[in-house]
Amino acid sequence: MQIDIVTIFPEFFGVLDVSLLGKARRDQLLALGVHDLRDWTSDRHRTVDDTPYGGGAGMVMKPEPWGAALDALLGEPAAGDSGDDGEQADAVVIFPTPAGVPFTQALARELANERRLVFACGRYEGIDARVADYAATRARVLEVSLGDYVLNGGEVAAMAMIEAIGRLVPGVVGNPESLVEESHEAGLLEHPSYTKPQVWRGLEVPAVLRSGNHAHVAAWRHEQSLERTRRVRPDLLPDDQR
Ligand code: 6GU
Repeated sequence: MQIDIVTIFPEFFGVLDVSLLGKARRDQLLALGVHDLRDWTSDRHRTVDDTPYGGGAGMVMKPEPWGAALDALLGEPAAGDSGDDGEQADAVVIFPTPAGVPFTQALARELANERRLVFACGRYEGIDARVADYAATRARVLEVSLGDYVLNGGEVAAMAMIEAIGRLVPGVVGNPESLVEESHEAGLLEHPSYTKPQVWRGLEVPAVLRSGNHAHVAAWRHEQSLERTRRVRPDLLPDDQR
């Protein structure tokens, strides 16, 4: 999978060199391109923002550098191509924004099947709305939110999404079975896990996990998942299971 990121803070993404995704890059399962939006400005001050039409606080990111960045990454529209004939670059362009659709494990799974993702990380009060409209004439576009709170920009959100998506790309996680029994895969939160020692600071590992009875273990884990989900995330359950 190829992932491109456009940002005014390319140094944020240094952490993608380490851990699981760093190894995936070295193993060439993931190709990551981090691009500085200011490379597509044309004035001496490398300006990326301006005051909002209609007034209000904060600044809005200008469309021109974003247009140039998207053209460079998606390919220029062909001469005479109005862009409205449905001809699309082979990529999904993702705008991280608290005003987007919720990012979920299901969306992560879907995006892990794409060949190419482009993350457009906005700052300030957002990006001129025409940029997403323009991008939609060139590629599939998603405005996606991590949750109901506000971050200063899309960078940290993009990083979280890239980690969630990247680990679902085949080969990135060494043992694919570890992806099956985790929180949100079955629509439930994960059961608690234990390792040795059997007693630690007076706290004992539940006996059923040491019973060797796989059916009992599976039933106990399911019950724990259900109990935990009811307690902390009843919204995940169908009405008749709450
Ligand atoms: Cl995707 N972006 C920003 N700026 N804030 C957020 C978010 C995204 N998701 C939750 N808060």
